[in-house]
Amino acid sequence: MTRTNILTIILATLFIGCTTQPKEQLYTKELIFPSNATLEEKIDMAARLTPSKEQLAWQQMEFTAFLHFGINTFTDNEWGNGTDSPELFNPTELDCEQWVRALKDAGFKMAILTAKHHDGFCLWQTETTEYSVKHSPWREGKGDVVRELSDACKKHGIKFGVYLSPWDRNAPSYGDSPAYNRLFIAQLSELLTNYGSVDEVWFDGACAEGPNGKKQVYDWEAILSTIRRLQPNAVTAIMGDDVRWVGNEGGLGRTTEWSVTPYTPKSYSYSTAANSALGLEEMSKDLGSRELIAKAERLHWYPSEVDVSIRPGWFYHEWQDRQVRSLGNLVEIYFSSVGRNSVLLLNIPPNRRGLIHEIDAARIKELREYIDKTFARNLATNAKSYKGIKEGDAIILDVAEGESVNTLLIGEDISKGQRVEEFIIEAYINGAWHYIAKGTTIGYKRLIRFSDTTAEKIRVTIAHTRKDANISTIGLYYAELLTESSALLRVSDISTEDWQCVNINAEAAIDGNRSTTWQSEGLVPLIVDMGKEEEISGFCYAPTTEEELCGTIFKYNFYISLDGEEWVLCQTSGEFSNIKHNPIPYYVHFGRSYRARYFKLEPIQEIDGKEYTSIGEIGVLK
Ligand code: FUL
Repeated sequence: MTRTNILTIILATLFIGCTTQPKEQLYTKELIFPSNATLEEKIDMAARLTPSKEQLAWQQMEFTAFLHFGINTFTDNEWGNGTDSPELFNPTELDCEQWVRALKDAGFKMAILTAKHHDGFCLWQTETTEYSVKHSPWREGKGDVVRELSDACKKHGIKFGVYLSPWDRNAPSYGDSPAYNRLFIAQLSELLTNYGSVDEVWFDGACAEGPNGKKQVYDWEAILSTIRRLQPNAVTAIMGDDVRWVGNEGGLGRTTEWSVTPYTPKSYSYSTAANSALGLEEMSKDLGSRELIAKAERLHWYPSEVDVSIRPGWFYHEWQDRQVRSLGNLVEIYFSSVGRNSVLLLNIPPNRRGLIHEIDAARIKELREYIDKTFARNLATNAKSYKGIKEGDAIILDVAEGESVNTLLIGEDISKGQRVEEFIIEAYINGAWHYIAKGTTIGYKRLIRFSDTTAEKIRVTIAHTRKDANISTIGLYYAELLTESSALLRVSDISTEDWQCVNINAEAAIDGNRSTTWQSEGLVPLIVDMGKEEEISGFCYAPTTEEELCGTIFKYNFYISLDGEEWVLCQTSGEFSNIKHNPIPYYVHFGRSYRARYFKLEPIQEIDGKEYTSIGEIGVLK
C-alpha cells in the first residue's frame, strides 16, 4: 500500500468519525442520580442504564428450568422441618441425564437444582453437615445429585444453577448469625468450587415465610462476594442482585415490566430504607414509572424472573399426576412471562424414582413444539431491526399474502437500555388504518396477541419512548388459540351437596365453588357435618382465589368425629407450607383413613399473623 493510500484511509476514517453521532454514555447495572437532576435528566439517564454482560446472557436464555428434588420428594411434603431421616432419601432409578435430555428436548437453556431446600438436607457430599445424601441408602451413601446433574448439563450443553436455601430448619447454628453465615458460605463455596461452572445462584426470600423463633441476620455482602469470586459469570437471583423475583409463583409477569427500576435488591444494606421511602416491594404493581423515578435517588438494572411449577406443588407428589398443567395453561404462562420481558423458570420436579415423570416430560415437549411451530416463520415479510426510532415514528410491516396474523413479537436492543413506554398496533384493512392493540413496555421481548386479522399491513407506532428506541427484533405470527387453559383442580372426592356447617354459616366454603370465599374476623374453626359417615384419608383446603389473601390459614389442626362431640386430632404437618406465595389448593394426606361424619378445621395462625380466617373451599379425600 502506498503512503497516499494510507493517508486517504486515515482521513476517511477521521471524516466518518466526525460525522457519526457522539456515542451515548451508557451505565451498567446501577446508576446514582446527581442530587440536582431534573426529571427530564433522570429519564434520559434511565434510558441509558444497561444490563451487565452476565445479566444480558441470562435474559437471552428466555426459558429455564427448576428442579425441586430432595427429602420432601420422599415425605410428600412441600416444606420439611429438618427432622426427617436421611434414610428416607432413596431414589430407585435416579438418572440426571434423563432429566437433562427431557429439558433439552423442550428447549430449556438451564437447569437449577434445589441443592438444599428449607429442611437443610444437602444433595451433595458436603463436609458442612451430616444431614445429607451421605447418610442415605442411595448409592450406599456415596451418591451426589449435584455432581450427576452438573455433569449431565455439561455433557448435553445446557447451563447449570443451584438453589441454596438461606433458611435452614436443620442447622443447629441457624439464628446464631455469625456461625450460620460461616456454615452457609462454606456450603456455597463447596457448590461453587467443586462442580465446574455454575451460571445462576438462587436464594429464596430467606426465612420470611416461617417463624422459628430465631432471627438470622445474613451477611449478604460476604455471600455475594463469595459468588463473584468463585463464579464471576454467575447471576444471583431473588436475594441476589442480578435477577428479581416477579412477585408471585403463579406464572404471571406484569404487562408493564421495567428492568430499569428504583426497587433496591433486598441484599443491599440500604434496601429497607430505600424501598420503604418509595413504598416499594417485590409485589408492587409499578416498579419503574416516571412518577417513581422522579422520587428515586438511584436505579438498578434488575430484571424479572417468573418462577412457577408445572404442578400445583414445587415438589413431586404422586397424587398430583393428574394435575400437571395443560398445554393451554403453559402457553398462557409463556405469553405472560417470556412475552412480558421476563425469563421463565418452570419447575419440573423429579419423582421418587429419580426421573422426570412421563406426563411432565411429554407436556414440556408439547410446549416446545407449540412455541417452535408458532414462531417458525415471520409473517412480516419486510421485518428487520430498527435503530434510533424517534417518538411518534412507525414501523410498517407487510403481511405475507393470504396469511392471517394474531401476534406481534417485538424486542428492544437492551444492550442500549430499555426505553419504550408505549406502542400502538394498527392494521391496514380496506384502505384505512384501524386500531387493534396497544402495549406499554417492551424490553427484551414482548408478545401481544390480538384477534385474527388478514390485513395487508400492520403498523407499530412507538408512541412514547424515553430516548430514541432501538428495536432489534419484530415479527408477526399466528398463535393457535388453545381453549383448555387450566387443569381442573378437584377439591373434594365426596359431593358437598348434603354438607352443613355446624357452628357458623360458612356456606361459601362448602358450596363446591372455589371462587366464592367465606371470610370471618378472628381465627374461627369450621365444623362440617357431612350428613353421613364416610371413610376419609385426607382433606383439601383451597384458599381464596381473590388477590387479597387476608384470612388465609398458614398453621392449623384438623379433627374428625363420629358424633360431633368427641374429636380425634388427625396426623398432619399442621401447616400449609408456602401458601402465602403459592395460594393453591393444599391436599393433605393422613397416611391412613378415618371413619368420620364430622370434621373440623381449626386455624392456628394466619399467613400474616392477622386475626382473620378465610376459606375458598374445603373438601375431603377418600
Ligand atoms: C419459595 C419456597 O418456599 C418454595 O418451597 C419454593 O422453593 C419456591 C421456589 O420458593 O420461596
